[in-house]
Amino acid sequence: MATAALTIPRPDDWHLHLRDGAPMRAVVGHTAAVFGRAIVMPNLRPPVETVAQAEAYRARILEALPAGSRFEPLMTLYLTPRTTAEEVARAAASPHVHGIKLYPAGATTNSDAGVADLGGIEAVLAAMEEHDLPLLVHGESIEPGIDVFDREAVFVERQLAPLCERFPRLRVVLEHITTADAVEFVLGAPPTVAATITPQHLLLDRNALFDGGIRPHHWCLPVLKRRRHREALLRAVASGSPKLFLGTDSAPHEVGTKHAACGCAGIFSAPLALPLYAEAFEEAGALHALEGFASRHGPAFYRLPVATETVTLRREPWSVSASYPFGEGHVVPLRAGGTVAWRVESAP
Ligand code: OTD
Ligand code: ZN
Ligand code: ZN
Repeated sequence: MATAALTIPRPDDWHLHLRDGAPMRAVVGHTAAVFGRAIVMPNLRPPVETVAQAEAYRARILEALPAGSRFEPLMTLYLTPRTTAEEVARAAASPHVHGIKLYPAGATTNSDAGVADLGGIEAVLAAMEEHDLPLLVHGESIEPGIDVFDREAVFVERQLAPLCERFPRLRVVLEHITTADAVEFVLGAPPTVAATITPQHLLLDRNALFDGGIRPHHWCLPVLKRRRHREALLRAVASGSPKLFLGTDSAPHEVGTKHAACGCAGIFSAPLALPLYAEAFEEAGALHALEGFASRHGPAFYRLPVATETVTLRREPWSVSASYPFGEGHVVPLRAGGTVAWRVESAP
């Protein structure tokens, strides 16, 4: 008989975009209702480059939380060509900063301030290795002429593998992996290398971008891949590997900027992310592996305690809203207007 309920330690989201200002205040509660902690991405405009900026951003997030929430934002810095070894030392000394994010310049939304030449950040990477501060990586090649569907595999081979060899003690999270190539690399790498996986890359392949017409709410970076890559991701999470953990990459955009001639990349999944993962794990025949992925592997990698509170997932279909308020406008979630097979019930 199919499992009817599943109770796990309160999960964390190890890759989240909260934005800032009124949009942030509109979405943070969706994450805080389910997740205990989240690694908050620094790709604001302007980017979160310093510990001082991360502390100020953290304070704004805490202030926006619903009364009584114990949600903990785990902050990150945005690595730019200007980042110094001194800032790395300050970040490592801060109890609130948990990693530094590497965006190849131009690879994704708000990544223009990122790094074009990895050769230029050796001193910063050495300092991160020295201070044992994790490097979080958007792993897509920005070499001109590389097909958008190949950018992750090319980055892994040409940039990431050499980087991990050059800094063998540096802890690295390859964010939002989407390909069999990335799975193979991460699972074969030393324990210092881990990865996050989004719900959309577990549930959808690239056909979902063109299902009856162009689907802007399935457009994200890295772009959805072929079915065989999705199947490799499902097999990987079903294996229970401690190198893989939950990172929604929930990335809200105002609906008008998605329904546009050149629409923004990013999928908003925060209100339904945990149920979506339950669907994916069930499809993989691996509901038993959800607890490790959602609640245990991330804390072990980031050296934080596993939550003592629990949440319960109940097999009970519910209808997803067509949209949610977002600053002055609205944001359309993944599966808008559809149904999800699992519902989250928080412990009292
Ligand atoms: N991908 N959109 C965004 C970030 C991610 O690469 C990512 O982490 C965003 O809007 O910030 C997206 O498609
Ligand atoms: Zn990214
Ligand atoms: Zn992201």
